[in-house]
Amino acid sequence: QARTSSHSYVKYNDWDTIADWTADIAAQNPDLVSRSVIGNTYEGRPMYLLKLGKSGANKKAIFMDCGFHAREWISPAFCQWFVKEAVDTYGKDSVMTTLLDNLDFYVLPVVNIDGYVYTWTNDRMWRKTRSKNSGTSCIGTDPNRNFDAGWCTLGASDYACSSTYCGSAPESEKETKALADFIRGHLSTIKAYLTIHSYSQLLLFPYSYTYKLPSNYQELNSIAKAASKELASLYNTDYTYGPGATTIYPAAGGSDDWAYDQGIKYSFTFELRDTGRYGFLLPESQIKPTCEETFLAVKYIANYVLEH
Ligand code: ING
Ligand code: ZN
Repeated sequence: QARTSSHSYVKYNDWDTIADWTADIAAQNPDLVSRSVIGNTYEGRPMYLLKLGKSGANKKAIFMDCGFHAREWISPAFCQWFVKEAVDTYGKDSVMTTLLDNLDFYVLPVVNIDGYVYTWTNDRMWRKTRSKNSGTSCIGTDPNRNFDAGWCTLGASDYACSSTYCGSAPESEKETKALADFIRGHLSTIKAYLTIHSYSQLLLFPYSYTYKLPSNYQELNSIAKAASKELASLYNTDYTYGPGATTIYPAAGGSDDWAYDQGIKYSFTFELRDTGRYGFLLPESQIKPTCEETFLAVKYIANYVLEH
């Protein structure tokens, strides 16, 4: 596959460049990174998953995905940054060394690859997948309304032309099905689920499909508070945290609620920078600071999970 442009951690990379990068980072770090394919998208693109960590028996795992929504470009940029930073600080930073020695990170750099490609080629503000819907010319399903968590009951639309269309059924999308199948297949090891969106500077946890609080609400709230403090320690970026339904808006079918109800008790949605000045069009000059500060929060959560 021809390389269209060279990879950079401080630029937004197109899909072909990200796909090549997943192969390169695994080839360059064979003792720390391996690549697999968890499925194919609607348009047939392989969904690459990176596994980070030193090999070892009975390791806990953390699953993190980026690029649910096509236009949220800072999200895939963060997953790439996270992998780079983890690999580069292994053996140098004592916390990261302990993390990679004792747990595995599964990183899915782009979930909605077809949508991401479409934002590069046709419509920068596209959000949904690119699947065809029957009986209409409107395209796509909102992948974060497509999970089996109060599916389509609240804050989602059953109208295919809506940007929050929940799909014809839970996991109707090949991308959400592949993700859910992978997590269901690794439930005994996955202890935390992190999903990276933008924008609004929020750290959300369940629930979004109901106003009911999760059973470990106090614990999730204190983790979110501490992680937000870590994040702010670098550039003073202010994050709000809390259950999705009351902190952003009620919305059913989200992946964090679904993962939580599968028994993954540490489940968070990040909404990265900014608060609306640039919104989805976050300038490339903000990739580095955004990723650096977010890395601290993710590292904090990972370390908490390892120790609990
Ligand atoms: N926000 C999320 C969305 O899918 C969200 C908010 C989080 C909803 C968790 C449901 C569950 O609407 C963005 N920016 O996509
Ligand atoms: Zn989003």
